[in-house]
Amino acid sequence: MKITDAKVFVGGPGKNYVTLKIQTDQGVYGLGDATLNNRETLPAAYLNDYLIPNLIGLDPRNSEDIWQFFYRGAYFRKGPIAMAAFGAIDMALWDIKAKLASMPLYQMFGGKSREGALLYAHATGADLEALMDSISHYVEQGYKAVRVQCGVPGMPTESYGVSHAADNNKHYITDFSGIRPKVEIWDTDRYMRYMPDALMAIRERFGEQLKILHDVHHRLLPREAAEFAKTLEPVGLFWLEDPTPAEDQDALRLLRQHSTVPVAIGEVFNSIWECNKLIEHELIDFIRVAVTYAGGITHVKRIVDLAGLHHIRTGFHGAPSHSPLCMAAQAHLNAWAPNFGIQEYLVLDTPECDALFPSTHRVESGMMYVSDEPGLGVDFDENEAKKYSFKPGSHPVVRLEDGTLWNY
Ligand code: KDG
Ligand code: MG
Repeated sequence: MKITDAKVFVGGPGKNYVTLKIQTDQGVYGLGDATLNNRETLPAAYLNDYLIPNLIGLDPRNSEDIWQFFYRGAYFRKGPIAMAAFGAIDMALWDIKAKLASMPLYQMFGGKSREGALLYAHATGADLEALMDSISHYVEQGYKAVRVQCGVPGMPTESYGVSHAADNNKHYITDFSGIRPKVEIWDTDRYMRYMPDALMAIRERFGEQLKILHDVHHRLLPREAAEFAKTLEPVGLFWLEDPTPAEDQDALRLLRQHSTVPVAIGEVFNSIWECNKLIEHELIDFIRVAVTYAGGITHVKRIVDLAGLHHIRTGFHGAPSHSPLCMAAQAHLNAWAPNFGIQEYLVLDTPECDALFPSTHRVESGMMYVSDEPGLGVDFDENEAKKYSFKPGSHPVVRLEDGTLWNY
């Protein structure tokens, strides 16, 4: 069996999805996602210029050897661009493998460990009352877990995760007015003074059962994160996400010494080498890698297995930038993983997105039910794809009030 062709498509409704389609000489094709948010043309170029020419003629069933060939063969290892490109190939090869076996992908991992996977939605508001309305919106839809982000009084500009839009599903991360980033101003003191009471007010309003998550988005120093986590203990958070920038794998030791708040980290990691110490020293509770950015199913499954040895559960990244293909790959891992925790989920299923990526996965009352179709359970309509092309866009950058560049 041979790979005969592979094509990359960039674009999508309000997004720049990078979609790979691999064709074989037996008519079976596979699909993968290489969407690296706001840098989408780069994995596409890596695929087109280096990887696809080497892929043609290989046996698609040897997904492990193909992964090793590209990873080791590049000599310069890791990095989000390369890992997203390898991730798309790997996802597509697992799609082909499962289609050849006439099985849904989760069967290739060891079958289902659960019927539905718990999801969390993003609630957001310019102020606390708007956030409360947004939380109610998701609770009414049956969500049992909600990430909560709101504006902080006196903060000079909007902050991460805060939408002023009435539409709960507005994707507020990428600004498509151009590639020059807007600037947000951040004030740690205001945030640390305001947020604990705000989170406690949410707990009081919604009661004990709601799973409340909060994302600090890498903004605090290790000592500040330790203090913040300690203050939040009475809230009973499901998780505190990215309290510090996690390149420093020792930073969370201080937080651990001062607090038992569950910590989730990893959406910016692209390999096991960025989280192996965090996992082995049990400094986190949830690992947040995404199948797309972290080298595909082959590599992410290794991370999940290592995490499982250390009581760490999954909480895969599911930001709006991930295409339904990445979400599908994660749905299959979520169905299987003995150490599944939760899945981030943003409502993507607009009619346009459904037309581009027809899917047989199902979301109901805050749970995701994996598809039983052979393969990933998501298709890609090339005719629909003709409607879209690359749109330049950017994340904001963050500065302190004196101009110092900070962590977005
Ligand atoms: O591209 C950046 C986003 O994926 C990120 O800001 C989203 O923090 C995020 C989250 O938790 O989904
Ligand atoms: Mg996050």
